[in-house]
Amino acid sequence: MGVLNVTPDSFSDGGRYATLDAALARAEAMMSEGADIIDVGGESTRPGAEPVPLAEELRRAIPVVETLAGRGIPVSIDTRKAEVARQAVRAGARMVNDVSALGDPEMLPYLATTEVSVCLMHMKGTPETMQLNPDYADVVKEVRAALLAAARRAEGAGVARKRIWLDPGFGFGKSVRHNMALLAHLPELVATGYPILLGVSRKSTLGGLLGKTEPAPIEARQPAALAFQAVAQAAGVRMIRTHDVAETRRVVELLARRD
Ligand code: HH2
Repeated sequence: MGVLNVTPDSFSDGGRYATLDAALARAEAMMSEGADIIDVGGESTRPGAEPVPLAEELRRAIPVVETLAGRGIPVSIDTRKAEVARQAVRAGARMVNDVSALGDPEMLPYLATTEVSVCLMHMKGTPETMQLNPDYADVVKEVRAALLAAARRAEGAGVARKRIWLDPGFGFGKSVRHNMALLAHLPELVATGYPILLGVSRKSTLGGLLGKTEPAPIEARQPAALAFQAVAQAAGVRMIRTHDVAETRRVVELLARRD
């Protein structure tokens, strides 16, 4: 899954794909590097980010979804808002990637009327405050239970099980220790039977682990992302959300070789 943030403030690619032409060129480049789907996001959910008003998120995301889908590019919409999901699916999106796992009360009733895939991601708190002091008794158990509860809610409302993906939400209300525990225990999430999606690309936990006195800069984090990807793939994770599609695809293929 290639990341395409059409925001001014995303933590690693904010402001780079603000025009339709730039967004389309980036999506086409990621497809040629081996992406299976492009995740279009009009709201940054980085730690400390403030919510984006509906009209602004629609203005940023929908024309891009429409343009990509019109070119036959598979699109996922990264949104917490049911109305954005609705308009994106109408414009051709095939997946709704909801980092709030059905936080908008309108989201589930809407999704039940569609046939698209749904990614339910775990987040503790909201982007504004989630990294202030994340705390769990047992992060692996809590994340697994919350995701299963969200999946069952979705199924209860009529979303077919085969449409549901789960994501532990690396970095969303989690310390480095929490993220590492989730990475080590991915097989427990895979054992739920739902396909698992993981996004580690460029995230600050990688910077913290790689840095000596201060966090490693974004452009130095890729080796750690690829290492974590290999762990995730070995555990059975089915989709990797990444800004660096060519390298990610290379690791996918490397680990699939049997000769
Ligand atoms: N991470 C981000 C955004 N959406 N969706 C899923 N399913 N999993 C993730 O790990 C995930 C996600 C954050 O990364 P990015 O989109 O690069 O940054 P920003 O939120 O600043 O736009």
